[in-house]
Amino acid sequence: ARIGGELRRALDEGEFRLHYQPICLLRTGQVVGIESLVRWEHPTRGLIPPSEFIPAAEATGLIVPLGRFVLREACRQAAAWLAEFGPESMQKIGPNVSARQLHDPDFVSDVRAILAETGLPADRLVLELTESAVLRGKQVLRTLNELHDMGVRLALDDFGTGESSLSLLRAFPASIIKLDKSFVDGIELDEPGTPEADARQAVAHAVAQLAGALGLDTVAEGIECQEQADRLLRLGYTLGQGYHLARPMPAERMTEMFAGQR
Ligand code: G
Ligand code: G
Ligand code: MN
Ligand code: NA
Repeated sequence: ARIGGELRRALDEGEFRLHYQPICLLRTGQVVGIESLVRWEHPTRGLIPPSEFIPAAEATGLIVPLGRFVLREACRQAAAWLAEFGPESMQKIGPNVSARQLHDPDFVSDVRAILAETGLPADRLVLELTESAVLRGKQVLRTLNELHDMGVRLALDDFGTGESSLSLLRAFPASIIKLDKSFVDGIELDEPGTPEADARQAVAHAVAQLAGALGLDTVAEGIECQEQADRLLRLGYTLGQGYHLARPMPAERMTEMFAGQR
């Protein structure tokens, strides 16, 4: 209850900020998309990471207004970058969305209103959803289909860590699979006879093949060195995200990066 009140106050006071992490072509490093990641700039405690407040926001229901702020801010910022740096500067903006938001009956109309208000074309928006967020029920599937019909793209985040990835792919109107970092960690290592290393490469390769067969794009997450990027390229990935490519950064730094690319 305490943190719920704090979160409400923080939202009213405008203490939440978005940071942005590029999604890049593995071959050239060119930025083609961006994931937004929320932070809390607390007046006394400093920058608080989402792991410390998203669970409480979900438990209290404050994730619904907080998520609305995140969506609006991500769309507003993406529209501003597109206006300043042109349609080639970035193809997509990807805010994270919690299960609780998908269950909110106003979610689709909120997304529609935010796109209209910010002027961001629907096909520039990718909602990042985890498998566990999507798994629950017919109503969520209807919501996702409505978004898909509006032209909004859906990405399955942390892919491979959920319980039923394959059955999910059959029903879910996804456009993008984000291979979870746990399959990227150590993927560059060649240790003959080490089942973990072999398994990671096999899973990453199989996910790329599966995505290709289903007509989905892929993004490999959590890339921390060039050897991982090289290995993922060979395994069938063209897009990646991770500290080796670029860390999450405030909007001003992202703007400087676009200005430098021009
Ligand atoms: O960098 P990182 O600490 O930003 O993010 C940690 C976790 O918080 C990730 O699982 C990420 O998906 C989640 N997260 C980050 N931003 C948001 C957001 O705006 N909304 C929701 N629901 N989750 C977020
Ligand atoms: O759950 P989701 O995939 O949205 O979470 C992304 C999280 O991963 C964020 O907390 C982000 O800061 C973090 N992240 C992004 N790239 C890297 C990376 O290369 N290494 C590590 N350890 N974390 C990363
Ligand atoms: Mn994400
Ligand atoms: Na992710």
